[in-house]
Amino acid sequence: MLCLRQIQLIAVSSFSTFCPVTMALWWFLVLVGFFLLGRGVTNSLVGHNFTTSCNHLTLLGGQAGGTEVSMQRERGEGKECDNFSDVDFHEAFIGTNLYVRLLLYTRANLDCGLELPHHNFTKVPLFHVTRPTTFVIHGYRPTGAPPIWINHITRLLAEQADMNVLVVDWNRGAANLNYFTAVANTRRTATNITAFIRRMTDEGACLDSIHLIGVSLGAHVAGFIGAMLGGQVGRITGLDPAGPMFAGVPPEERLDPTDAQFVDVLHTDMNSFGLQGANGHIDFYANGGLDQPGCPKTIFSGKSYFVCDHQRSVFLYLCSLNRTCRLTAFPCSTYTDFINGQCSRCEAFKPASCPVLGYDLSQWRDKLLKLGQTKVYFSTTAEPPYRKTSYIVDTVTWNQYRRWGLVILRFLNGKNVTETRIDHKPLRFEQHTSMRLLAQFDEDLYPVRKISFRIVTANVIGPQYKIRLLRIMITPLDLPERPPMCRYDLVMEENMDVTFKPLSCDESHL
Ligand SMILES: *[C@@H]1O[C@H](CO)[C@@H](O)[C@H](O)[C@H]1NC(C)=O
Ligand SMILES: *[C@@H]1O[C@H](CO)[C@@H](O)[C@H](O)[C@H]1NC(C)=O
Ligand SMILES: *[C@@H]1O[C@H](CO)[C@@H](O)[C@H](O)[C@H]1NC(C)=O
Ligand SMILES: *[C@@H]1O[C@H](CO)[C@@H](O)[C@H](O)[C@H]1NC(C)=O
Ligand SMILES: *[C@@H]1O[C@H](CO)[C@@H](O)[C@H](O)[C@H]1NC(C)=O
Ligand SMILES: *[C@@H]1O[C@H](CO)[C@@H](O)[C@H](O)[C@H]1NC(C)=O
Ligand SMILES: [Ca+2]
Ligand SMILES: [Ca+2]
Repeated sequence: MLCLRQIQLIAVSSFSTFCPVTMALWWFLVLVGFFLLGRGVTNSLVGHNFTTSCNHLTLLGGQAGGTEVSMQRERGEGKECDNFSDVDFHEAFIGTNLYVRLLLYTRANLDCGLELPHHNFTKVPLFHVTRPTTFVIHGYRPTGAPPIWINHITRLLAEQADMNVLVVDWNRGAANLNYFTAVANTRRTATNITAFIRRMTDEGACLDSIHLIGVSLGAHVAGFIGAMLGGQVGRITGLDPAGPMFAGVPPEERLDPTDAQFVDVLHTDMNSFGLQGANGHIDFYANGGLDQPGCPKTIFSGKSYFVCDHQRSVFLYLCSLNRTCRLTAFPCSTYTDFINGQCSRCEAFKPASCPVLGYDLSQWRDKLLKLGQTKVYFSTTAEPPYRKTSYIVDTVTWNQYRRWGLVILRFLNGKNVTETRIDHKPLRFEQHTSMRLLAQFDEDLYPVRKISFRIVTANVIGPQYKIRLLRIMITPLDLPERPPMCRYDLVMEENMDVTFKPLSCDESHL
């Protein structure tokens, strides 16, 4: 019975508990989708050009100093880069045996991976075990194609600090039409990498400075590695940890906060490929963590329907690594409370702001560890730099008879206008009404010369009722350098804009 009900739910891409029949059907749909669309799919998903290029070594002089020379000596002039395994579709169809490769990227070889041996790696001059090391662990690859984001993440990580970036290429284990095989291979991959990390520590590496970044199934691989190392790894970052086969399992069988000293997680697709709930010391929920703006909502939209929400976790993370997206997230118990303006407080983190998604969480880490598990929410736009500009809007209105409506808020500066509709739930206006709203704009218009405010009700043809706006105060949410804007005592009519110049809130209007 349970299974039948869930099958119906597939249409809205939601399952929460494991059910073999549902799972089988779901993966069948997914794989048929991939099969029909071919292997080029992922490259066109986001319109980025992620072409590998190994011809840039000579451009590295400025950043890498003399290492270029030693690298050429070590690898031999003209030797090719070690690329991520490209399993062809037929191999993925019949299945390949797990084979775990480690591809090293450093500031001296940003664009040209070097495959490390699992033993005797101390002989590789580019690999300094005493440097911080970040492992990047990919997830399920139904088509066998390399992830389009690999070269971007390696380069961006190497820019953060002088570290070893090790791409864990377990594609011959993740590329399989059968998702269950890939799931089974997560443990084996974790065992393999754990042995490698133990060898690293034998050679002087420190678990504190090891960071595992896992995408989807890779997040659980990271969790297993961390658990096998007694939770002593410095940090695990989980990018939309995989949900199917991991929903409702105990912490030992998935990523959880005990797996590392510090675990941070980003959720983008909890209603299909991602895992519901909280898995880290801090869990970031982008747009509530279920669906992402700009991603298709129905299967009829074709290819990106399957992976768009799930992959967005990687693109949000890349954007934050690139420092082009500053995405501040707010502690809250639900996304609904957040969009209702109930969660704008950051006092818990003083003197820091609320946490910002990305690599550098150092200013929040100690506080977050004290808090145990913290859930933080933020909204994004559909495209890079993803950031919305948010304001808390406090209003006090007065009107005689009960009116229900939504609010349209516009900021103006000369010919420039930005608008937001606050319409996720009907708002009630009756007599004295104090209201707190969250207004999130896709564009950041600043300075604001004029503000226009409208209450939209269902009453379009009858006589328009008046609503008095006794006070409006508009406070930027995460831009403390911008002063709040106020205005007092305006008479508005329902369904009509009232446009006004904002005043400073310091001016006395008592
Ligand atoms: C991607 O890069 C390749 C090689 O540099 C180039 O030929 C191609 O035109 C690029 N595609 C886009 C969409 O920029
Ligand atoms: C690695 O990828 C680059 C660019 O796609 C290609 O030129 C090179 O031949 C590849 N190397 C190997 C060993 O396949
Ligand atoms: C890890 O996997 C690689 C390739 O699959 C293998 O050469 C190596 O011996 C494995 N390590 C362990 C500890 O099993
Ligand atoms: C690693 O080096 C040791 C001694 O240096 C040697 O005995 C061993 O065979 C090497 N292992 C591999 C896999 O090359
Ligand atoms: C970083 O972001 C800028 C601007 O969006 C973009 O031009 C650049 O290609 C990005 N770099 C990487 C490595 O992603
Ligand atoms: C209007 O927007 C454009 C493009 O964002 C900007 O260049 C211009 O300075 C803005 N004008 C005003 C008056 O803010
Ligand atoms: Ca665990
Ligand atoms: Ca979704």
